[in-house]
Amino acid sequence: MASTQAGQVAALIEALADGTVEIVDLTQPLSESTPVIKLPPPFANTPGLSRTEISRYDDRGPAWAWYTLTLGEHVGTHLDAPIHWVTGKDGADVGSIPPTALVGPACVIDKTAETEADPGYLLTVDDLTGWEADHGRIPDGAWVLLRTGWGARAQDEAAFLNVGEHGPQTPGPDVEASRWLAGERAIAGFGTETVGIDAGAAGGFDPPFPLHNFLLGAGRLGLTQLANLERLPPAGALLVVSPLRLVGGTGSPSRVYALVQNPHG
Ligand code: 23J
Ligand code: MN
Repeated sequence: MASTQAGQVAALIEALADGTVEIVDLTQPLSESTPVIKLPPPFANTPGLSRTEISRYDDRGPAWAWYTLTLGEHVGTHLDAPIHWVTGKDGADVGSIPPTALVGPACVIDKTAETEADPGYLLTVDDLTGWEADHGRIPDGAWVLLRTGWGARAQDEAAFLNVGEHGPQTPGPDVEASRWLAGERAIAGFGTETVGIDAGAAGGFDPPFPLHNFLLGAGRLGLTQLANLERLPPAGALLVVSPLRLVGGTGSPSRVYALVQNPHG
């Protein structure tokens, strides 16, 4: 068999080897201290990550270490499947999502300055159509990623959840932008740096949690707690999302990568 082959995958392998294409890890580290969403009473909450030892090079297993994990499906950098929300209950579970939806172009909308000025910044339809005026129509199968700088807070639960006297203040789409994302473009999903795809104040919107409601109801996906979005161009990166293939699962912690053309290569 020939050691090299012409073709697109061969070209990508070569570009990765010579550094003209880079892999950016968009995943936050997952540990016992990873922040989790805290819903108000009377709603039930998710556990974060905890681990117990099965063995650690000891009597229980002299040459090996391993752990049992306890964690919610919606902890850390994770995917929301359509069946996570009641509007998507007849849609896909996380194990049924086709891989074609998990690999696609990334459209990165930078609202870092707006979020610095207002941590509860609400993304609008004008923001989305403004991005399209600069970078072209959001392609079918794309992932729309909201870049806010919020990932810098991801190791500090109080700063990350940012709960004040008026409840959580974190950025996310307003009601009309949520409707637009679900209905006006054939996106694969929407990703964000915050704890959930909806804005912190979205529990009080009409409908509550409009992006969960419309997006998951339309069979699209959510992606949260992303890292390193500042390393992506506004357009041109390829997103790769790798959730566990949990049968019947409503979501899954996920490793998320972007392939990016090296600006210096
Ligand atoms: C349940 C209820 C509301 C929200 C969430 C879960 C999430 O953030 C999630 O991880 O889907 S906002
Ligand atoms: Mn979730």
